Order: sequence, then structure tokens, then C-alpha cells
Amino acid sequence: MIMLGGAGETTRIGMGDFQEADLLTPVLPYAKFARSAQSIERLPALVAEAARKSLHGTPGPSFLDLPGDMISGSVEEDTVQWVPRVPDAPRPMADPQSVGDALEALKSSESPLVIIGKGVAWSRAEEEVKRFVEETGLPYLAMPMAKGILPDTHDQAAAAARSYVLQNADLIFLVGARLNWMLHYGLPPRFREDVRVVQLDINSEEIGVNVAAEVSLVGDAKATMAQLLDALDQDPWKFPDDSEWTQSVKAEAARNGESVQAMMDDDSTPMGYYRSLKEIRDALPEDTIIVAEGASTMDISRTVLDNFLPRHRLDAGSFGSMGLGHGFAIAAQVVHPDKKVLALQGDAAFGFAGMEVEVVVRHKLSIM
Ligand SMILES: Cc1ncc(C[n+]2csc(CCOP(=O)(O)OP(=O)(O)O)c2C)c(N)n1
Repeated sequence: MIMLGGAGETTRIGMGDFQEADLLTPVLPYAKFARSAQSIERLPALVAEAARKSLHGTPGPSFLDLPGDMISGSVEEDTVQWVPRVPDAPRPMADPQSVGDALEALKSSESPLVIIGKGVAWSRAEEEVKRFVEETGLPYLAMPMAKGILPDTHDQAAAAARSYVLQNADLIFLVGARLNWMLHYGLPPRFREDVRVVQLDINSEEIGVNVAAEVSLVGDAKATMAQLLDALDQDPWKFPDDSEWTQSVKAEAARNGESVQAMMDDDSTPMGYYRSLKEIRDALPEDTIIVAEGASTMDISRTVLDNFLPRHRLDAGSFGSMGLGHGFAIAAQVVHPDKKVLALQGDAAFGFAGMEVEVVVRHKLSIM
């Protein structure tokens, strides 16, 4: 995301100008890049820098502060310093030695689990990750915004046995996912004390956070998963379907699935979350972009509303912030006018930015 802010004029900073405020300091902890424009001629370079910082490395938000004179001023066109389009983010590959080590670690595990994060979605590594999961036969968990990398209805999805797999995996392979609060920091009691970690991340500074990684794959998810697939092509390996681990994960998922099904089928009134979400689920086309926010509303929707395509779920994500649903839904509908966009919000979440409905109506967006 590149956010554009407005502010008082550059020439009047310190004079008590209308809406003079230091916006950079409060924004800086949350942005990869935050800068105030000082010259109209250099605006292209500044926008390019914001785009590069947002898209390269770990993707993230940039903030550009545009003082009033940058917005309303004008310059001769031939004085503008144009810059070339920012190149696509590079796709660094992991150290080949680590690729071999990662596969050896997986082969030595009795209860391995792949955890897919949104890094995979941003890297557009869905094909590679799907092939890897299917060729290795490993159970996997998708983090909220990685739902749909493989269809949620996939036979190897362990979502319905989430607590069981987290507590019992002896090795986790983190693919563009972090051991943050959503994964209980990788620590007991949610994880085994001795859980081994194989970690793939584009940013080496993320490796080993909270739990040391036994093998680190520092690289782009798409490029690195392709390396793993090449290695598997040379020397195929599959975790046995009839292993105790695979069977126990499936049995646990089936058991939990039954209790969720009972809640979804519950005819009592008023309807609970599961029943009402099931009705919504049954009405949605598979390529619906689902925006979800709230506490229970968002959490339970992760279980009930399936995603079938990557980058089709936007929710409060790592920060857990309420108030972003309308903006996400508006952006999704503008970028994908032909798709259905569902904004699923708890009443509190809706209230944070409820007036944005006016934008939805003004632009004739058909968000549900
Ligand atoms: C910006 C922000 N403020 C406050 C919170 C704390 N918070 C988390 S969930 C929640 C309310 C959720 O209620 P609602 O949207 O009605 O969903 P429900 O749980 O009732 O389904 C709040 C205020 C937050 N996450 N982000």
C-alpha cells in the first residue's frame, strides 16, 4: 500500500500553518518508507522510491506526505525529473546447500507440518507450493491471508485439526509465515518444546525469530519452492499416506469437522455464527473476494468460508486492526470489478469506518 497524506505548505513549516503537522513521526513505526515531498520536480522519484520500498523485500506500506504546495503547485513539464518504472521485485534463490538440508530435515521427521503464510501469496508462489504439498504428501496449514493458495477443501488441509497439528508436529516448515501471535510464537503449550523449524523467508532478519531455525532458506518463495521441486524431481520423496501421523491428522480433522457441521446445521433461533455464515458460504461463487473483520465474526469465518483462489481473502492480518474492511473491500472491487466482493464485518468493525459506505454508493460498487 502506498498512502498519500496532505499537510501544510513547505514554506510555512513552523509558522503555525493551516493543518501543519508532523505526520512522518507517527507513521514511521508502521511504514517501510515515509517521506515528505519537497519538490514537485522530484515527485516521480519519490513515488518510485515508495513503490520500490513497498514491493521489494518483505512487502509493506509506504507513506508519502504531500504538503499543500506540492498538490496545488505547478512546474514546467520539461523540468520534471522522470524516472524509469520500478523493476519487479527480484526473486533471490536460497543457498542450494540449505535446499538439500531442508529436504533431509523433512525426511527425518515423523510428524511434519507445512505452514503457508501470506509471503507465498505476495510472491505468487501458489503453483509451486501446491505442487510441493501434493508431491510430498505433507499436511499443511494456511495462515488467514494464505487461504486459497491451495483450495481450502484440499484433502491435505489440516485446518480442521489446527490445534492437534500445532501441538504434535515434530517439525514445521514455515513457508513465508512468521511465528508471531497468530502461531502462538512457536512456543509451548501450543507447540512441542522440541519442535524443529525449517524456515523460508525472503528476509534473513525474520529467520529464527522466537524459535531458532534448524534450516533457513533465505529467498523468494516462488524461486525457492522451485528449487525444492527441482531437487524432488532428481530424487522423489513422499511422506507416506498410510503413516500414523497422516492418518491421525485426518481422523482429528474429521472429528472436528463433525462438530462444526452440527453448529452449521443448527436450526435454533436466533441463528449463531456458524449457521448464518454457512448460509452466506452456500451463496458465494468460488472466486468471491472475502474481506472479513471483527473478532468472532472474522475468526469463525476463517473456518466456515472457504477460499479457492490465492489473494482472495483480506482480513485484519498480523496487526489485527479493526476499521480496514471498507477500504479493503472498496480497493478489491475497484481492482476486480467483475468479481463479487464480500465485506463481512462485526457491528463494531463496521462502525469504525461505516461512513465509507457512502464511497461504495458514490462509485456504484456492488460490494455485498
Ligand atoms: C483499531 C482497533 N481498535 C480496537 C481493536 C480491539 N478489538 C478487537 S475485536 C473488536 C471488536 C469486534 O467486534 P465486532 O466487530 O462486533 O465483531 P464480533 O466479535 O462481535 O463478531 C475490537 C474493538 C482492534 N483490534 N483494532
